[in-house]
Amino acid sequence: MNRVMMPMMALAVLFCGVTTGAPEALAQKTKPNFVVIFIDDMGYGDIEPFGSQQNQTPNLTRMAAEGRKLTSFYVASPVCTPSRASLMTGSYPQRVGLEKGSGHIVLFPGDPHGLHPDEITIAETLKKAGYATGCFGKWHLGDQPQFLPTSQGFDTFFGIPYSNDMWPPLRSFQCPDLPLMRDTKVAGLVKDMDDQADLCRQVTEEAIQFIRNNKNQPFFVYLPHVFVHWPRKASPRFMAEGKTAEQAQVEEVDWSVGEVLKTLREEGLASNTLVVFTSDNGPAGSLSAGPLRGKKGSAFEGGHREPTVVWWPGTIPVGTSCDELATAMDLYPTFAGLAGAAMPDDRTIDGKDIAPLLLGAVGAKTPHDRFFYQQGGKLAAVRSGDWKLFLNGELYNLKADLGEKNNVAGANPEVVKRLQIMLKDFVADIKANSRPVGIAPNSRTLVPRPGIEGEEGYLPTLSLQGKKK
Ligand SMILES: [Ca+2]
Repeated sequence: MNRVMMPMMALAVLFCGVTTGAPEALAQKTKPNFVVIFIDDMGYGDIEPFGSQQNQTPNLTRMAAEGRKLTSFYVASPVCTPSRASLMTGSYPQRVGLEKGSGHIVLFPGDPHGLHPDEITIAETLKKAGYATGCFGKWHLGDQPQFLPTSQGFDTFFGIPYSNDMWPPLRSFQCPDLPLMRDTKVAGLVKDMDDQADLCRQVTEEAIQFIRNNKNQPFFVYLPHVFVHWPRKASPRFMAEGKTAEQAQVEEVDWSVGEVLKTLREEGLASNTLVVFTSDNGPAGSLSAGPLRGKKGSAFEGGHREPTVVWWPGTIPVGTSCDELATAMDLYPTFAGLAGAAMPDDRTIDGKDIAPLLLGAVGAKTPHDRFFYQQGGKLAAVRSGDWKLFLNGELYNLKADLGEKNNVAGANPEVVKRLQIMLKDFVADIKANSRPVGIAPNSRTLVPRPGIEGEEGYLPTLSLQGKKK
């Protein structure tokens, strides 16, 4: 054997270790998989790694021990629809016209509004880079055909199109039955609380099957759980005596996390998969914001700051924590960077690449010199460094006063002035540079209201407000 042959044989051996034996497959293999587990309405203090003494979350405790906690990770809105719009587009909700729904703070069944089909979502960008993409859980970015996940970059969708409380028992609205969808079709109805209780198990199993089916190519799994949004009931084995529905749901979500990580280990994918666990907004009901002030809907920290854990064995330093400011909008450019995918360059993306923060680069600092909070679908506050200024003039130092108890505006007029300019700049920026919401003419609900015959049964829920049932 001559000297030229030796390296060639070594190369051949290398490529044989890859599924198809082709060099392209080797290149694909190096693209990391991404899994985003996005809980609904879970608070900063609801899981053990973030101090919960009430809920048992051993899988999240292990995930944090094997990964990294992000303790200043924010969503761009304290309610469902705008928060999800930001995750999908890497942009503030106002930027994409989804700071609220057409006639309510979030989208309703048959809503004419939705995420504009011209938006290039994180799923579309990853799909174009060769990723298999799946969405399992609650969408809430529009239920008309052009707004559904399969029209926004996902190869497949299994779950509900909007919140699980938007069903006939919600007495203040005339909602249709709650559809359970597979891709664009209604696959079943969530008829009662036992059906609700089964949703965590179902979406988890669908996500796991998708991972197994796509283990030989890069994949992006978006797992926006229906839990722990009201109305709450968990599977029977989690609804043990003495536990509240909130506790049982948090613990079932923890089970779901454990199942996903176990699957990644079993399939030999753990060292090539980045998993992010977080929530879409602050706590509702008796769920907990821990040390933070405010809850779901609020511009205080409790509404926006989420219990976030990232996990990528062998790449993310184990058992570490990062308090640098990061946001859900950053996941899009960060994933694109790690996947070698190009970001859209014809529009403003507010998110930044936070790979150095996620991967624990020594001395890495936040790329954001400002972050904007929302309340009631409107700009409400800005954070810059440790300072946070509300539109009403209240100023807090988050380093000294995480619970936002002491308004120190009077003692810091220069800081107030500097942050006021940031708030004004944001308003001007959005006014000059925002993109339209998607609008569907003649929108209708996916299934009819119970007992209503003909087209009248499909009228958009919000068009019936104030009308007699
Ligand atoms: Ca929510």
